[in-house]
Amino acid sequence: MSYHDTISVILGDIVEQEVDAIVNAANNSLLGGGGVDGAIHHAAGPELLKECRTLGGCPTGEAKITEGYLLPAKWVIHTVGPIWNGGHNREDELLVNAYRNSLLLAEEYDIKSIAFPGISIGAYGFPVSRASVLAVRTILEHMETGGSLEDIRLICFNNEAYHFYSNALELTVPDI
Ligand code: AR6
Repeated sequence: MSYHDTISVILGDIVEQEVDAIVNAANNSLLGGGGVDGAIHHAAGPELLKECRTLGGCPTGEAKITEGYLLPAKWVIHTVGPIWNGGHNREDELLVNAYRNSLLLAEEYDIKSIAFPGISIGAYGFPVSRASVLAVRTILEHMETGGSLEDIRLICFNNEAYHFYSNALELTVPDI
């Protein structure tokens, strides 16, 4: 089965996405930061940080869920990608885990539509060409093994990211 109707690559701002859940590329503290994390906290309002304080942080590669507060999205799934450190420190595995555990948590909450940012490709320095392939591959694997999400969006904040994630999707889904 092909999932080209389910997965899309979009140039845009994740906080504006009208989906059941958006994914936050957070850090281990889950207490906010810059980049997409800062944008999500800013748009969701201070109640988000209040709930995050109750979660006790999040290990790299795992995921936790909160409400979306002032966001159009009902939920925020907070995950933590790896910091790129040359590629020999389990970076690939940890990035795959971040996508996989976010998808599994979404399924647990019966979420049908979800938007991901480019986890780890900003401040954490993961090469975007490699991260895009791992992201697409992990999402496809999830769908092929029984995932029931209906709308999975990869949100790219600039043209460079858009270029790489669209290429990854085209190459991995030949009949797009
Ligand atoms: N919508 C979509 N994508 C965005 C947005 C947005 N509003 N804002 C930024 N991006 P980064 P990381 C893109 O650094 O590499 C935080 O401080 C951005 O252009 O946000 O996983 C956390 O607290 C880039 O392509 O996340 C951590 O400390 C991508 O999102 C650390 O950064 C990810 O960049 C996590 O670093």
